[in-house]
Amino acid sequence: MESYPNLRGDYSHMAADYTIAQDWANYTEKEHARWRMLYARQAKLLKRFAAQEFIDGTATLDAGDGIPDLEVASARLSRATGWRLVAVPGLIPEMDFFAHLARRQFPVTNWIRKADEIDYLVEPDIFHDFFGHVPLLFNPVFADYMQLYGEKGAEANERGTAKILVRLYWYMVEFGLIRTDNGLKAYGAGMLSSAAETKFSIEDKSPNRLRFDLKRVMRTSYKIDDFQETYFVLDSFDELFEATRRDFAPLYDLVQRQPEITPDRVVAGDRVITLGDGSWKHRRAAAA
Ligand code: HBI
Ligand code: FE
Repeated sequence: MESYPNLRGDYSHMAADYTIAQDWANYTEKEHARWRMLYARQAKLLKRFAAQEFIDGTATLDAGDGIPDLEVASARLSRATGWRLVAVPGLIPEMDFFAHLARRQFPVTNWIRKADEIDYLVEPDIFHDFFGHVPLLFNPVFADYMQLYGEKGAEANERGTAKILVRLYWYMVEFGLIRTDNGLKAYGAGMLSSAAETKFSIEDKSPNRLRFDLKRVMRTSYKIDDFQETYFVLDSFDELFEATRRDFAPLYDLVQRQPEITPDRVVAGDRVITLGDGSWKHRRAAAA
C-alpha cells in the first residue's frame, strides 16, 4: 500500500479491494450528535450557495438525523443511478479508488472527525465523503461522469499520468463551480463539506474563477491544505461529461510537454469570469 502519511483508519481487516463492514451499530451517540451539528451547519448554506442538483440529492438522502447507514443510502442511490456505497477505513490507493468508481461504487470512509477537527481535517471522513460526494451521484449525468472518470484510471496508471488525471478530480469533483441562471453555484464535495470554503468559493474576492477547460485543468497544480486560489466553472455537467469522453492520450502528451501552471496564476487563453486579488494568503498570514 502506498504510504499515506500517518493513516488514522483501521486498515487491519479489510477485503482485497480495501472495503470493510461499516458496523453502523458501533457509532456512539456523541458521534451521531457531531454528524447532526455538521449537517445542520452545512444544510443552512445550500440554498444560497449550492447547485440545485446537489440540493436535490441531499433532500433525497435525508441524512440529517445521524450518521447514515450506508446500506440504506445505497439502496436509495442504486434505484436512482445504479451507484452503490462501500465503506473503507479512509484514503485508499489511487488505483483501487479509480477501480471502485469504474464499478459505480463510491468508497465512503467509516469514521467521523473528532470534536476538535470540526472545521478542518486532512483526510476525508464520513461527513466529507457522504455529505460532500453522495448527493451528486443521484444526478444521472454526474453519475455517468464519475464512472467514466474512474475508467480512465487504468490508462493513466499505465502511462504514468495519474497525477494529471487526479488534478481533474481535484478541481472538478472536489472544488467545482457551475454557472446557473442564479449566478455561480458550488457543487464540489471539498467546498460543500466545509462551511468556510463554501462561502469563500462563491463570495470571496481572493480566488480566480475561470471557465472550465480540460487541458488547462490538467496543467494546473494544487495545494491540499488551504482554500483554492483558482476555481474552474462549468456551464453544465454535460460539458464535463463530454470533455471526459475524449481520448486523454494526446492530452497527456501535450500536458507533459508544457510547464505546470501554479494555482495562483492566470495565463493567456484563460476565459476569466472573476479575476482574484489573491488577498486570502495575506489575510491568513495577518490572522496567524
Ligand atoms: N481514497 N477513500 C478515498 N477517498 C478518496 O477520495 C480518495 C482516495 N484515494 C485517492 C484519492 N481520493 C485521490 O487521489 C483522487 O483524486 C483519485
Ligand atoms: Fe473527496
